[in-house]
Amino acid sequence: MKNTQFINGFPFLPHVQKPWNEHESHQKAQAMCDEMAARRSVRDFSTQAVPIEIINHCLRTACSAPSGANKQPWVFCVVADPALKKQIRMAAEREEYESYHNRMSDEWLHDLKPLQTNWEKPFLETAPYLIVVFRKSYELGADGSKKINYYVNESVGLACGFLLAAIHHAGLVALTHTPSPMNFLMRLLARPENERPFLLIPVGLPAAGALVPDIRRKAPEEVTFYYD
Ligand code: IYR
Repeated sequence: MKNTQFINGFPFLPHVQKPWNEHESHQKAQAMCDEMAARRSVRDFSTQAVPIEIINHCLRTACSAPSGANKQPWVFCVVADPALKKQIRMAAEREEYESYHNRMSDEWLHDLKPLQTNWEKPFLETAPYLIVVFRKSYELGADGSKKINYYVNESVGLACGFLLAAIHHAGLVALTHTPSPMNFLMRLLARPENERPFLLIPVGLPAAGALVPDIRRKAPEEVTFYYD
């Protein structure tokens, strides 16, 4: 039974709050911190299949993210078709080859050295799914009318954060990939003019023996300032 109340004619519901237990709260905060600390961006994927239902649950989590004026200005395209993945890989590698050879600054190339990335992107074919996230700066009505969205980058970034956390929680791995420029994704996925590519996220399981760079994360003390 919904307990709807109206404020200036708009429907509101009582917020559902589980009883709060301080000890349990400590434990859950710590457990999530440990779990998320083990998340890594993976570039070496297994071809092992993953049921689409798991991906769909992760996407539902992503869709629960907050967004400007609750406009939910995101679109997720889930690509599993090998032929389409190959096309995406070929187009991405064409752009990445150009970037690594002619577009990225020396400083940028230097900063990427510890990751040992290059223009070759085999994971775009080996990962069982490529989730291509689009941002909608406006909604397009069937009659061609436009309705503006707000804080689109923040909103879609939050949804992607939720998605990456859900993927990790489900025991899968992902990569936040940004082949640049990404316009080819609009063409290959036949997206409408109000959608722009935001992130390309390969999802699956790591290849046997997959390595990740030995990087360190900043300590919270380095990035947190308390004002009591
Ligand atoms: N898009 C390129 C380069 C790249 C850029 C950043 I910033 C990274 O953190 C990693 C890679 C690529 O995917 O290789």
